[in-house]
Amino acid sequence: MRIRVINPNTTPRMTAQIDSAARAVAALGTEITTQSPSFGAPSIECHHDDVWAAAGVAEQVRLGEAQGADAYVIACFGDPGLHAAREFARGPVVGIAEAAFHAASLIATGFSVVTTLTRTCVIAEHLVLQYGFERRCRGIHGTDLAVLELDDPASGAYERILARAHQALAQDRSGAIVLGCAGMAELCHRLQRELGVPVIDGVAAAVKLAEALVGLGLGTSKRGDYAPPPAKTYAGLAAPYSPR
Ligand code: 5HY
Repeated sequence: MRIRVINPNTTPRMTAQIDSAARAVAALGTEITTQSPSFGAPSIECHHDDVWAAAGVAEQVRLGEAQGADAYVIACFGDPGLHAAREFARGPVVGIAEAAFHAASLIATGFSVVTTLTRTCVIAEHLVLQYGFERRCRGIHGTDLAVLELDDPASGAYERILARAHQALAQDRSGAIVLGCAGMAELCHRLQRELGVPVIDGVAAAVKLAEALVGLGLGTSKRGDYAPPPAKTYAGLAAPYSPR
């Protein structure tokens, strides 16, 4: 099966990190293609970044449909453009936040999210409510690390995430940690060893969920709101993205 992993930000080194995290868990026979949109923000850290990220995801899903993708992973913790992507996609579209929430809820009665800038916590809160995980998500905690600081050794990112995770587990009385950014994927196993609780990286969880859905012969429903968008002509810079 062919899984198109979309990094909605435009930072090539992050696309490479996401690609290796996806390949590390992909089953034999799963072909991973990791792409960033041709436009957008170098990191997604606010509502405005999210708007362009969503449009970028739509661009990549339309390309994926033309190239025969069987499933998609949206590798950004805000799951930008998830619903619009499902309108275009025949196969499953899995956002890393939704995937991580499901995985965490199967192995702990309650989980905590540790994320980047505190201002992005509200985006995760909105997703928790939208997906119906308000009874399982016990807290969302920012580290005030910028997304592009995560792999900067001088930022002390690992130690700051570890300390915040310890605090969250104690404060929330939760049993698992969900990492609130695709850029934290590389830290997952080390954090799990040091914390002694399950730590969920959404990129890995989403790839395995996408494989499972395709393996079950399931695609995105085309009945109701995920039916293809009605054809119309968009104006201005959106014109090339007009649904046909
Ligand atoms: C992400 N931003 O996963 C989100 C994380 C965040 O560029 N990739 C990004 O801070 O919301």
